[in-house]
Amino acid sequence: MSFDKRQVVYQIYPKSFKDTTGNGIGDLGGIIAKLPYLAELGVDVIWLNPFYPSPQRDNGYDVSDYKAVNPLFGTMADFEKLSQQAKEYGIEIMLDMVLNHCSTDHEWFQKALAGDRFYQDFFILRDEPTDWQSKFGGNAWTPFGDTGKYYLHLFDVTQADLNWRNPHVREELFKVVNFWRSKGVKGFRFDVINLIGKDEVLKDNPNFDGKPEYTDRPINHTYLQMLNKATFGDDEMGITVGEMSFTDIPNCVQYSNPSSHELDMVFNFHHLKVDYDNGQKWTRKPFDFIELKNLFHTWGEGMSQGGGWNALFWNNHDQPRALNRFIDVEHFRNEGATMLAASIHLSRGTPYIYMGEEIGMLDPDYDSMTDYADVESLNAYQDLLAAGKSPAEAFAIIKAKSRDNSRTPMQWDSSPNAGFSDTAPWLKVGKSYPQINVEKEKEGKIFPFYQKLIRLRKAMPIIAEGAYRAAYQDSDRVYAFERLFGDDRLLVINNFFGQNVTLNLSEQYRTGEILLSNYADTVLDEKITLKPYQTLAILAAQN
Ligand code: TEU
Repeated sequence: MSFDKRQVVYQIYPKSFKDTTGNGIGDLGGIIAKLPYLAELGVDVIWLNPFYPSPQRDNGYDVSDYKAVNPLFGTMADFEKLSQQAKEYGIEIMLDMVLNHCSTDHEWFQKALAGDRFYQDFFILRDEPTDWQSKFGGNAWTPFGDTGKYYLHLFDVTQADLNWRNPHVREELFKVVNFWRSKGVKGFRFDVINLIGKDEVLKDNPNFDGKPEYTDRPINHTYLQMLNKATFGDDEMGITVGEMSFTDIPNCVQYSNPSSHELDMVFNFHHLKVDYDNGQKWTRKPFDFIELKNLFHTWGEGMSQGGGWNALFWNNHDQPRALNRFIDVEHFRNEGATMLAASIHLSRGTPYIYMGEEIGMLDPDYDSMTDYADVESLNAYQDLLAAGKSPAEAFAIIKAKSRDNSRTPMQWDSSPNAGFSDTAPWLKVGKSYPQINVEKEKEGKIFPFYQKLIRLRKAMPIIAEGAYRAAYQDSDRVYAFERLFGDDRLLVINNFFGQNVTLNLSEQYRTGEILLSNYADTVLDEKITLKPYQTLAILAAQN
């Protein structure tokens, strides 16, 4: 069954959305309480980051029980209530499935450690480690108890990679997906799902920390086909997305082309590395617009031509806020936020909104390392110091790059703790909350613009389904594309800079109609001038 391309997904980081129990941690009850808000925004699906039992070493991506609710967030009864009530608002739930690895607290790992051979084969154990680097720093292998063997952990040392080559592992993981399907769940976001297919023989590779040896292996596609068949494959109204780390277009076409029977769509991260110096995350560099634009074009056209489907996003729980990365927020927050929104919501693929994006939330502007909680940031800070950076330099990098930038509590109003909680939240609220919050922004420019984009996608097949074609490719100021559907043409131009830019407009669009802009009064003529961070969408005149 094909998913509905008119849908828009909203991502909720449950820990930081809304606390109703007064423990400083967001909860399922908080999501239930905010369903009317989500319905008002107009989203169709909510993706919830993991809320399963977990020691929270990686904020829930270290799952110790896949089929239960962590008491921090509520109970299974709360989840069932949420699932049911969401449907009453026309909202489906998408759950985060972390099937590449589990917590070392999981009973599978504990039994394996205690000597149970059956469970030892659930993990990737070797006599000799390879030279692969963990994505959270250090070597990716750690001694497995006193067995003399090593276990693989591509992420934290407490996140042990699961052995998908073992049919018992696959069977257990498929049961997890089916367990949540039986609770009415229609959507699934699969964490780092292009890393599950490891080869039998694992090889050293000094390039890219070893990534090519375990990423997008051919067997990965086979496992996804098995997953599809054993679980969601025949679901009506289902929607699945795979998080693809370090991937490429041919693989993503295959993951998401309906004829492969793998997934509905894919996330990739290339566009969010254009401010990495030399490909390294823990650096600072202004973003490279040309690289960004070229990536969007190559992926947009490549996926369009190959019949694949992208999940489109600027923000998630692993990224600093896009507004702080790509926009002069001091002068143009409203214009920048609406332009970024249009640049993906009018493009080909399924748009994802990360909580707070719809009100233009910013990075928190913390003052000290003690404000940070994320394991990746804490490790990176130590690594930067060890590499010779001064504490001030290291802090400046963490401040710009930390995943905690997006994990701060949702800013609901200007009351203490931003209306998120009655007590001090688990992670400090961003400094901007008195000015930037839901209460204020509903009357502002950004929230209504998102509502409009969501409505347009529902109303216009050219937005939901049209093909993608690059436009104004020579410009070093605008990212522009056309959408093509039957005889219809839609041109979307986005000025990525805080200065005016003048462009020639073809006859077809000169006589067309402005569908959307974040500025009033643009006149369509032979030459058009776009204002700072302007977005302009023009429907071509019909001959
Ligand atoms: O992230 C996958 C991933 O590759 C991350 O390394 C991501 O690129 C990085 O966080 C950016 O700095 C997923 C989840 O989204 C993340 O929250 C988890 O920590 C990770 O998997 C492990 O489960």
